Amino acid sequence: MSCSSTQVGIIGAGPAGLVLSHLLHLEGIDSVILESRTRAEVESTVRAGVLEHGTVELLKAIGAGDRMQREGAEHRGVYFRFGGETHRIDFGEHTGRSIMLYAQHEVIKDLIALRLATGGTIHFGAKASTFAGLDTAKPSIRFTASGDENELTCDYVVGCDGYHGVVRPAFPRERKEFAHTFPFGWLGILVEAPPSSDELIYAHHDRGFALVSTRSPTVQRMYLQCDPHDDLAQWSDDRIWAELHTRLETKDGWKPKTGRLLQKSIVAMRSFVTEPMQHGRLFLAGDAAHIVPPTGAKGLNLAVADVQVLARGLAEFYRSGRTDPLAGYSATALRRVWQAQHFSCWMTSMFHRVPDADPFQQRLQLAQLGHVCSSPAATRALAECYVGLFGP
Ligand code: RFL
Ligand code: PHB
Repeated sequence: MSCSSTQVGIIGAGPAGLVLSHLLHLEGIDSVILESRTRAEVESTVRAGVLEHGTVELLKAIGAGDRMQREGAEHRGVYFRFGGETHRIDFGEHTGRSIMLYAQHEVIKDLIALRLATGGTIHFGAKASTFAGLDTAKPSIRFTASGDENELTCDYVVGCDGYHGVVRPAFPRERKEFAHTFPFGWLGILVEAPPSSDELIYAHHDRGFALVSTRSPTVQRMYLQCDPHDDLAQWSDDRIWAELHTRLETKDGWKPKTGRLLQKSIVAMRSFVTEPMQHGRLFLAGDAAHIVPPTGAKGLNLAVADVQVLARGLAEFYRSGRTDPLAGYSATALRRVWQAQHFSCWMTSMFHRVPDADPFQQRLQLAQLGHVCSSPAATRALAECYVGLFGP
């Protein structure tokens, strides 16, 4: 077995792990990232696209924002479509903020390049499995890489290893878990076509939710509510376009721009939070600690918000030996997590068709959407959450 050591051992090279490692580097703190997948896999997994104002500012501040500023698209609002009509939520007017459309895997490429250019250590193909010395001042992570067993000894271990990771199961059984599974999924497609809209469109329809998003001037991202147990084979390209046309149609004849489908996938929708997010020298950040339904576009943004709080706590510890900011990590991070959880569930409940829901509930959805789009106070409340202006 080969052994090495660092100050902070990070498991997972997703947004949480990469941003944390770089924030620590900027504070002069050494870290090592263990990532089970290859660099090519990590850099090509299609996931999120919406970056909150705060995430954009952080990426710029740490030196990872150049390409995002050149290639990303700033959106100052979003459209809500229901009853065949389109309403705009103006972020600028209501919050003075905007969001950025820039694909998660492009953020990942930029962060990996930055980490490697600044002397960072990322072990790809390194799968963490077990831990030792968790009750001591020097916990260690056992991992396999190229068939060999290795051990990384650290001061702190941070699980940025996503929902299916290995760090959360190492927490004591008494931890609390809050979970909700929604009775629907999203069918996501990537399309080779020009943008159909200058801003995202969230659509409510009797047949279910639809979303028009974008990736670049030539590649678009769209989603359709579906049964989470659907087989992709049931969704021919023709059926996908027919549903998108129906669910997005307006009284004035708007149609999405079609093109070659580059990719299709189905994701289940769930909410999950574990409390606390720390135990001794183990910490959780990002999807390892919480999952939100994608309707609020918050997952990546929460991952980045978590590690900002954690990096501040670790920096204080290494600067002064004070441990109170670190001890407050979980409580601080969870306040934002629950606010984002609430917003994501609110958006989900306004737009999705609940199987077997009666017409009464559908009318309530339309009443709520009407209120959000017509009352300036309600519009502002939604816009604040969307751009990431959560309370303390
Ligand atoms: P990640 O990105 O899942 O990274 C975890 C990494 O850990 C590695 N790993 C291990 N490595 C070593 N040893 C082990 N034992 C390991 N186990 C796991 C994995 O290989 C992986 O590389 O977690 P992180 O960093 O917390 O980031 C979370 C975000 O990726 C996620 O919340 C977002 O993608 C969610 N999300 C969205 N978030 C937004 O903020 N805005 C959006 O517009 C948005 N849209 C979405 C989304 C997620 C979606 N899906 C696919 C669920 C749209 C969709 C469809
Ligand atoms: C995306 O572009 O992937 C996206 C946009 C908005 C969401 C979720 C995903 O709410």
